[in-house]
Amino acid sequence: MPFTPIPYPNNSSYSDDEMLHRSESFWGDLKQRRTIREFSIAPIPLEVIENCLMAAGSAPSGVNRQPWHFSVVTNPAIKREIREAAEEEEKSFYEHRAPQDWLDALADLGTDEHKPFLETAPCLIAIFSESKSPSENGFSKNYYVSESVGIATGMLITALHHAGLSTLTHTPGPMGFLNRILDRPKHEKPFLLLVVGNPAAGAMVPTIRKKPLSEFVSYV
Ligand code: IYR
Repeated sequence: MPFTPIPYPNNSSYSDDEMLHRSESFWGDLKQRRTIREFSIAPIPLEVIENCLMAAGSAPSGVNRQPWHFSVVTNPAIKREIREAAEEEEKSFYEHRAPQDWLDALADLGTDEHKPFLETAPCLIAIFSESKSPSENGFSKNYYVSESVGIATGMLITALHHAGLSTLTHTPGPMGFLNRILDRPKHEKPFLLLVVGNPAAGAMVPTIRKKPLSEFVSYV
């Protein structure tokens, strides 16, 4: 069934000055975002999370298949199960799976196999990608799945930051335990685990540098 075209509703255009102001102020806000690893236990309103998920769900995707699933975890018993499973994977990662060069790179961040934030943070969002989706006749294949889910995830992180929340993009590998704990079907593959909340009092972040434009942009 072809999509029925409708006139594009958002045809207002900003003046150059307005665009400059809007782009500057958006960047000004977004550059304040930092990944945190120390979360406060304070709960956050589910409605805020849902609005941010709607923002994520508006992402572009291959043939508009929206090949993602977001599992929102606030139940302390399930957070604990996730922490235990993740720490087991991380222990084997840090003890023998990670190559030395990766461990050396991580030493700067000071991370290890302990993941208390998986229990302290009020909300975990497990993001799954769907290489195929259930349809009338079994399954239909999706396209540009990791690009689509990556874009939706970026929009989610941006929306959460804009709402005043902090996140940690966490990828305990492998993440197959998320299907089991969260009861997700096997055609959904864990993409990443987003830890969401507010910083703990006195939370620290490492000094990092973001590249200036000249280091990552070229003009032809
Ligand atoms: N998943 C591990 C290791 C890790 C990997 C990267 I790349 C990081 O930026 C940070 C950590 C962990 O979470 O500790």
